[in-house]
Amino acid sequence: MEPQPDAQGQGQQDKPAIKVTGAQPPLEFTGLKLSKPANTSAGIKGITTAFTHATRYMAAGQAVKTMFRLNQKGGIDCPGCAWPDPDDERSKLGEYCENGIKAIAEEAQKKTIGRAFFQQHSVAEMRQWSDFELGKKGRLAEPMVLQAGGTHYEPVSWEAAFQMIGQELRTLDTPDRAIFYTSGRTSNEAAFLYQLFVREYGTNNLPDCSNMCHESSGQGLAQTVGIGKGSVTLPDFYEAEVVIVMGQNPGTNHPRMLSALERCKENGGQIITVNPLPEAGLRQFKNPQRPGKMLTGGTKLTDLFLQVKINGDIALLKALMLQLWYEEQKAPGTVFDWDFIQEYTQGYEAFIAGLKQHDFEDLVQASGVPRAAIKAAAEMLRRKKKIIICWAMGLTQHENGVDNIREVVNLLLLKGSIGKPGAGTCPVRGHSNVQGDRTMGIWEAPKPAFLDQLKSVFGFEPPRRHGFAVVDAIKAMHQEQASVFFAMGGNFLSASPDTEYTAEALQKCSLTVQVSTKLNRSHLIHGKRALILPCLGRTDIDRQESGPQFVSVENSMGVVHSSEGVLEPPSDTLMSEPAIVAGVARATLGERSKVNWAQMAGNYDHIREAIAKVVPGFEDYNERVREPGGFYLPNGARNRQFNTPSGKALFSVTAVPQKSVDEDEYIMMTVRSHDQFNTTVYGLNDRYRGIYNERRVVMMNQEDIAQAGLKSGQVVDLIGQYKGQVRTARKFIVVPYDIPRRCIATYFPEANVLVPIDAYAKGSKTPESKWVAVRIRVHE
Ligand SMILES: Nc1nc2c(c(=O)[nH]1)N[C@H]1C(S)=C(S)[C@@H](COP(=O)(O)OP(=O)(O)OC[C@H]3O[C@@H](n4cnc5c(=O)[nH]c(N)nc54)[C@H](O)[C@@H]3O)O[C@H]1N2
Ligand SMILES: Nc1nc2c(c(=O)[nH]1)N[C@H]1C(S)=C(S)[C@@H](COP(=O)(O)OP(=O)(O)OC[C@H]3O[C@@H](n4cnc5c(=O)[nH]c(N)nc54)[C@H](O)[C@@H]3O)O[C@H]1N2
Ligand SMILES: [Mo]
Repeated sequence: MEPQPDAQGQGQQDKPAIKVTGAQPPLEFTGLKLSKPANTSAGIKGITTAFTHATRYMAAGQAVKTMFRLNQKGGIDCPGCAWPDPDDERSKLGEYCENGIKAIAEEAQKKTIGRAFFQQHSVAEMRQWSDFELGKKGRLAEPMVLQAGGTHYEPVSWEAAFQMIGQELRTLDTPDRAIFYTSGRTSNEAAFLYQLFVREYGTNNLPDCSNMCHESSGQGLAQTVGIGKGSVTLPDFYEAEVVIVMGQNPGTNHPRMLSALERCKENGGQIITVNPLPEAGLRQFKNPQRPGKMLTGGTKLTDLFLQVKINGDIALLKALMLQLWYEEQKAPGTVFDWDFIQEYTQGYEAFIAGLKQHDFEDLVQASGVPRAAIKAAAEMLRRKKKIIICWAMGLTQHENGVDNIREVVNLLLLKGSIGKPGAGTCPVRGHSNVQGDRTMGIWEAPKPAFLDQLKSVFGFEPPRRHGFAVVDAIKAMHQEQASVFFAMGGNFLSASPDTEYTAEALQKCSLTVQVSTKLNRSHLIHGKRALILPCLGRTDIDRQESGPQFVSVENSMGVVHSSEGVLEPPSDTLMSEPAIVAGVARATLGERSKVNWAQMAGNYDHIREAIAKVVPGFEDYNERVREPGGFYLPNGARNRQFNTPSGKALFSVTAVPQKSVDEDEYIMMTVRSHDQFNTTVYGLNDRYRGIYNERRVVMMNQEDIAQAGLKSGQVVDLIGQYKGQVRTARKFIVVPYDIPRRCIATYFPEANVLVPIDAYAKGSKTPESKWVAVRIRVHE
């Protein structure tokens, strides 16, 4: 699959010019294989797959070393997902999962790429490679620059790179013409230092991956329960009577969550799953950390599967609550938690009045879930008082994403299921430190109190204007209102919506800078000049002036703990993220800075001291983070202290979404396969869904396939029409799948070209990656 080096390349006059396009280049098909979707997740197959994967890229000894240190107290925080580690006993085998090991193996690669690689491959050539192909090239080894008009990246010294950034930033007529993106792997220390630099420089343009992820959760929760984070802790799962998992595929994306669900079941809890797809991970689970259990066939997880239509969740939740209300009328005081509602909430009357306006049968229709199944779910909830609702991208990436979350909260409030053991809200975060980055101030809309603290601790005047979140940042670049784009990690081009539009936006910049561990397409669709700054990853030993450093992160449940790399870095030219920020800050701000950057980067204890002064909840940070397992951050909702204007938790009145598609259109959701971490594609298999060797597939209901005159295996193009604009994604293979009629699924990032830049959630601007109207045409 290696592209032919002579097939492309600028400056080859005899070849037709290749259109610069941001979209993932269609791979040559390598032979799709389908099997029945799996019934069971993890188990022996998970372990062997993970080991094979790890040893393919890492020396075997190193692989074993990292696995045993993974998610242990004082070990490495897995750079995979943000699921927390048990507070009590942790498996001696390491708290790892198949996909965590793939994440580690991807980072801890033996192969590196430096000047020889970039000399050999022009940017134009590499543009023809997908993120999958690029990721396999190895770890970035030295800073590289692409000069204006250049065809190849060339080596550059760290100091020259810093000066180039500093000069460019100083010449902008306003700091608001620069954009500073963050992906969620960045540690607390790096994130704090980064936002400190950006604010001293003078802007709040700090978009982050969270804008495309759980922003709807943050907004919905902050409005209703006064904190934009979840309220549950891991032990709550062991006590819960019912856990509802909505719009989430934990078997693939948060595999260690299955251990928590298993413990819930063992203690008598029940699980309801709400998803358009019957995801294997939620059916049956064989815990790889409990070999004895594995031999007996594992644990059945889901008790009741509600197969909603895409975006049928509000209708479903309303139907459920209406049914619960009927039951409450029949036996007053037995279904709703009146003590809680009266003491802690506001807006019940208006909420119930709104709910009663709906016709139960209409809601059933709109949800796509059979009536009997909804009644069964209501019956499971009727007498229960300890309910947890978990969710991820299936709820947040919708136009009504914020309302989805407010509706989830409504149900919990009716049942008094928040702020007590065994109950609460559980938005399951994506990146391993995405929650911590926000806590550290990576936010385009910072609270005045946070800025006041920065001012009083550091003595500079931070900017007060809100900055750009992701969608607005892309538009600002497109409209040439911003011209410098700096990314602390991530793959902005491929992760963002509307790939071609985003590509145009990035290409209008005068300078694009990527701080990265691995090569990706964001390095290849660039501004007039571009820099690649290679950094240490989570697994690497980080040596600074005062010796080896550890960093800290916050998991999905608000536990802050340390993480320390154990592997020799793949190249001795790499810098840590805090050191890079310090270098850029020094070169940009020079004498005018109030911050001692060298001191901060030389010993991260100094950064943590500063954090302790600025961010509430981090008092004695240096001491507490050194305790095994770390510490919990304060969380009002957890203690029924609702930090809303009235001090009460708020019921919300929401509308049932009225979105529809034309007769020949389908509703498309973009999802992750079992072999990827966002835009980092480990392989071409989606084992649990039984789809092998290809990612350019479109999962479709068998009856829809027949009705459209298509066939399994046929190659089609997907065409989106949005407000008169047409977007096309070429070459996808039709795969029959158990999915509701008129709903289809494709993989992110291949289908991102179809997500319109203007289609995003009201109130959070999270792109509508789970609801795109598309037509299907046979590929010619
Ligand atoms: N191995 C691995 N781990 C990861 C990641 C990864 O890519 N790979 N990514 C990380 C990140 S950043 C994140 S945010 C999380 C993402 O974790 P998830 O949110 O689990 O990821 P998605 O694949 O986007 O899955 C969304 C799920 O929602 C369902 N869904 C889609 N639309 C709807 C809807 O309208 N209603 C309902 N009820 N369900 C719907 C889909 O069928 C799918 O099961 O995982 C994190 N962990
Ligand atoms: N259509 C569609 N689009 C989506 C989504 C979807 O479900 N559907 N999901 C959205 C979501 S939830 C998210 S979170 C975003 C993800 O958006 P991003 O966070 O921007 O993307 P990633 O693919 O996670 O970034 C991978 C890159 O990060 C770099 N990297 C890895 N580790 C490190 C590190 O330790 N330090 C640094 N500096 N760099 C590192 C590597 O170079 C790698 O290529 O995508 C969003 N986009
Ligand atoms: Mo995410």
